[in-house]
Amino acid sequence: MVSTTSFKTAKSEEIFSAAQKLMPGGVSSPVRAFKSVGGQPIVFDHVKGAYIWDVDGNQYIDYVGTWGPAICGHAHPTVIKALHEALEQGTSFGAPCALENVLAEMVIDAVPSIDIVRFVNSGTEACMSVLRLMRAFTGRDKIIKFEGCYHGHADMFLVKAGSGVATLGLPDSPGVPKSATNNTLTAPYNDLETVKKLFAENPDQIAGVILEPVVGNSGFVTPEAGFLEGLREITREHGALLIFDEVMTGFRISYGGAQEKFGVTPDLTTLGKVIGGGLPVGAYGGRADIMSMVAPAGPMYQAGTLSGNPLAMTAGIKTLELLRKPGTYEQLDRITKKLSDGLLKVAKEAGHEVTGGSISAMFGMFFTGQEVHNYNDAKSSDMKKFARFHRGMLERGIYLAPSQFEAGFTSLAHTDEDIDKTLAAAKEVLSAI
Ligand code: KE4
Repeated sequence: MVSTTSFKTAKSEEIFSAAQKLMPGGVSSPVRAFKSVGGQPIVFDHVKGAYIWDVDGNQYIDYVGTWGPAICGHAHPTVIKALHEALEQGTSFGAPCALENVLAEMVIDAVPSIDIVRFVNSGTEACMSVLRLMRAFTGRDKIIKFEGCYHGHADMFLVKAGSGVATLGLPDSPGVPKSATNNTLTAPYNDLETVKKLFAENPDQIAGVILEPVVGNSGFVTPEAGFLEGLREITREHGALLIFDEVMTGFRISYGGAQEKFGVTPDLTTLGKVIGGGLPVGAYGGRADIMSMVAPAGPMYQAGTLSGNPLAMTAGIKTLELLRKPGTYEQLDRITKKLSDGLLKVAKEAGHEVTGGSISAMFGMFFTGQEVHNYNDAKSSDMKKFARFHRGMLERGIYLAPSQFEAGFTSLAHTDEDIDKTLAAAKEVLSAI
């Protein structure tokens, strides 16, 4: 038995209740509030490698990794050392810096679709900028996104979005004017027929299609065979652009992202999370002829005070240097598959209907007997049971994403022993819920 008696949360509760008087819902980002899994969020004290310590001294094995950036493990010594050195040079220049060239070259070398890249400060910024760019390049206004995909919180994407929007069960956000979303068309994920229909109904009006090539924001949903290839064909046929939002999958599914893994090259790609190594970095990039439209090379305006700052560039460079070492993705694939296969096995042995899987350092599990190919399938899974599972694992020192509509993440720091401990805890919890 994994003991739960030592699980104390008094200090977390004290700090979180004060936070609720200072910040909306007591958090800086909604999905952290544990709304859909119940109970109060734990307040972190510090993190290292695969582990979290909270303010009450509880230790956890971490499968969120600050939502993706900690793929080499939290506070990796190589990254921290480089940041200490970089700090001495200053935290932000607001001017060109050689480190931007270094990270840009690494991204361009790694990601098949990217000839030219622009750094920004978040995935949201990357996605809203790439949307403006695809409209500027094609002269068309409409876009297609997929139900359950999340591309940050810019107005035009808050239509049937995943992640925190789905977690909070928000139909769509107030404050978003119809004018911002009436050019946003949606289709179910993995549904090429609907995409074809939308193009037929909106001839020469669709600037492009944007999607998560592996969906992390509806839980874990993979593209069916032919889906990505089909989108590539349909967009080409209609003179529209194909955009892969790889903010989550970039440098996680493989060093070249999902586009390298699946062998489908979009016209533009967005990145974030991992390329900042834990500091705020986003990026968008793609074909040189399209990127040449971005100011000041071209007329499409986009800017940012802290974009490309030397600290964030340093953390990104060091993280990608660690990831490009031979054997990285084989290690991530092995450890994550062991976890994912193990979770499904113990769940089935405890009599639960479950489905799920993993690709490289990304995994997910739904409490349902049916396959999950899109957001509707994900929504039909047993959320209440997921909430009980989440709580039981938390009390046994396993920190899972606090929402069924989030994927789980592993890192190079997770060991076989961590996985064995996680599966032992899961066995207990799953036999009790
Ligand atoms: P940020 O603005 O949060 O850096 O990135 C937005 C974004 C864009 N595209 C994809 C595929 C994403 O997954 C994200 C952000 N992911 C969420 C978690 N699923 C961030 C966590 C949060 O919202 O607090």
